[in-house]
Amino acid sequence: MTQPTNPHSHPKGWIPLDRYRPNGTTLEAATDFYNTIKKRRTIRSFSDKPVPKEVIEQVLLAAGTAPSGAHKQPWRFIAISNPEMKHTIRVAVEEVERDFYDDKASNRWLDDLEPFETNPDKSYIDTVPWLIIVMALRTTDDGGQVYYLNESVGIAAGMLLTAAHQAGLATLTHTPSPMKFLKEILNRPENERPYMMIPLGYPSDNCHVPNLTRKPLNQISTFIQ
Ligand code: IYR
Repeated sequence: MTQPTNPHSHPKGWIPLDRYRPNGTTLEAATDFYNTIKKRRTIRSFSDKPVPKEVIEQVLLAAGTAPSGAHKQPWRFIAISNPEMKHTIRVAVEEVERDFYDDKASNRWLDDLEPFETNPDKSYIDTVPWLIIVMALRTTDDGGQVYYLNESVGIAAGMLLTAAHQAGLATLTHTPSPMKFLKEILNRPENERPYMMIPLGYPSDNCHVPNLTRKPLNQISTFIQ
């Protein structure tokens, strides 16, 4: 669209696109970003080094720029640094995870997780300076319809991880199942559904990660030219 057919169709009108233009060529910008983002790793060993609230605010503002169905912005981010609240959540999460490892998980699932040495111990929740709970809004706060909820919140969560990485911080995407206990502990309104927990901070000094490889381009893409 160049100009809107009806300049009043949007309640706040239409404005010319404020286009982002990278320094350097398009290819240089695309390559630079790939070289940054390819260093993103999920970690499970965090430093207790504090991260100022102002940093978290910028990361959440970045996440909040995600596209969403009919621009309903169906997300809320609960940012927790309070040690007692983090501990309460840790205790509840560990109970859910013990049930997963001891009971619910299939052998195949446990076999698939073995290389990552995960277990029900989530002590990093006590250590990490921030725990971000991503909530998906089933309705808008005034009860209105939302669209493409999972897609919208998933993109916002991805952008949150990207923004944190860009700031030199590390994250873990954690989805204990079920996550309903978070709603109760945090006393959240009816329209919010816990979507993901994201511990966020600096890696510990001796943080190790599995030596993963990523699929090459020809396995993740097909070009039709
Ligand atoms: N939620 C559990 C188990 C777990 C499941 C998957 I799939 C992972 O990629 C990693 C862990 C836990 O956090 O330990």
